[in-house]
Amino acid sequence: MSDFSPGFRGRRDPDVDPSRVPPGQYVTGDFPVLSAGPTPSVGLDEWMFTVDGSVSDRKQWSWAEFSALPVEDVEVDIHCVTRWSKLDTRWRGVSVDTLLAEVETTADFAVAHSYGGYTTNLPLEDLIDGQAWIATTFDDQPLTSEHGGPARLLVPHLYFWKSAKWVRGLSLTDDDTPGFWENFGYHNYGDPWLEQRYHGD
Ligand SMILES: Nc1nc2c(c(=O)[nH]1)N[C@H]1C(S)=C(S)[C@@H](COP(=O)(O)O)O[C@H]1N2
Ligand SMILES: [Mo]
Repeated sequence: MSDFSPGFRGRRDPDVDPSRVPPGQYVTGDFPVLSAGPTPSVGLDEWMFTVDGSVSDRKQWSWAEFSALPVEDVEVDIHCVTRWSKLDTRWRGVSVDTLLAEVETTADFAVAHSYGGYTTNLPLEDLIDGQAWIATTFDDQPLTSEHGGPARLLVPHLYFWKSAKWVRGLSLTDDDTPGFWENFGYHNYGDPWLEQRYHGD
């Protein structure tokens, strides 16, 4: 068996600009699936996205309402804490700015909640100003369920565990509340350029 599948861009691939690869990462053409539990199945008729917590009024969107929101095309590099990076990934989604424009908040933090129970925490400032999306397509196709469909959070500037699959909402909080992996020893913030993999890095 060959070590290199046709689309593979290995760590010695001369086409890869090393300045785009954070320390300790290798570039892959694959799209590995990493899930801490079973893939939840949510029908689009029951799917809801909710912004709640420290907000003036909680906001909810059905799939039909969510699908009517403006979308953005995003091409970004993603970096998993298990050391793979994937360059120039193409997504379409609703900017978190668009969703948060509907609420008033004094919160400094957010917890993303997923169908299936996964959670991850982020400073609110990392979700705004064009840094985060609720993605519904990958490579022009509806997001597959193994990669988080129908919708996942996409926060490419942090390690990919912050990009919650099967996301069902954001709870805005005044205090920082560690999520699933953050409670299991992953770094609370997770900047790939600073190699913030685990607690204490
Ligand atoms: N709901 C949920 N979201 C999740 C995870 C998970 O287990 N459950 N794993 C995270 C981790 S560790 C990574 S690296 C990415 C993997 O996304 P992928 O399976 O699409 O590559 O999803 C993140 N989002
Ligand atoms: Mo990961």
